[in-house]
Amino acid sequence: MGFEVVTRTHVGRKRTMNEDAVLSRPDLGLWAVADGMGGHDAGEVASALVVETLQSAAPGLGPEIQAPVLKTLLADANARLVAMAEAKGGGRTMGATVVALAADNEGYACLWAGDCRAYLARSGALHQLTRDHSLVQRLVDMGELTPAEARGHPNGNVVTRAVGADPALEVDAVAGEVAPGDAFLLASDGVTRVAEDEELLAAMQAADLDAAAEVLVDLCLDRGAPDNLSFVIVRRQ
Ligand SMILES: [Mn+2]
Repeated sequence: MGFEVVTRTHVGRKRTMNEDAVLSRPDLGLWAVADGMGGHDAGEVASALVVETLQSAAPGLGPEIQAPVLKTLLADANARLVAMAEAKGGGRTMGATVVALAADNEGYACLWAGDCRAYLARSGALHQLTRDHSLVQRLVDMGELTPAEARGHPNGNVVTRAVGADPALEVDAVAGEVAPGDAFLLASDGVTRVAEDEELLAAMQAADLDAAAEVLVDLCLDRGAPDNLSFVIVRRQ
């Protein structure tokens, strides 16, 4: 399909298990990062279920057709997670934030719920495609926090949407064209809270994507990696 791809997922330095999950299916033109929450027997189950459900997308669909299909699949995953949490007695979170990218040589669609992010690097500039569904983003939108204050905020981990968190799941989506050289980054908050924008951009534009992925992981680890860290870089050749 003319895409170069690297993926990484790492437990980090503070957590005992990795509740993130990564999906890379170039054959479907589909990539995703999910970040599970709820602890043992919940978070890692939720993120795995989300990426597994997305994989039942059919091949050969362009992003425009794929996007509503992915929305339906996320709704299915949501219903299953809500039912599983209820079966366990309720009162427990069993959810995952997610960002998914469907792309071909002409266009892309990006869907998300929660604070996993997607970025596009084009002509040397970094664009954030997603807008966090989080408490701090809400405060920024209301003008009560500056973006600089939002970064490193003590309540920075409070998300307002996640697959499995509520019987009614709302997913946001953006779509656009794909040009040669465009690079997409999907990342869990364990990456985006630790790495700076310029560092994300450098990784996305590196001649050697695999080496750049290693540099990005090491950089997060060197800064203490308080959370699981996962990302996918998808670059149109
Ligand atoms: Mn996380």
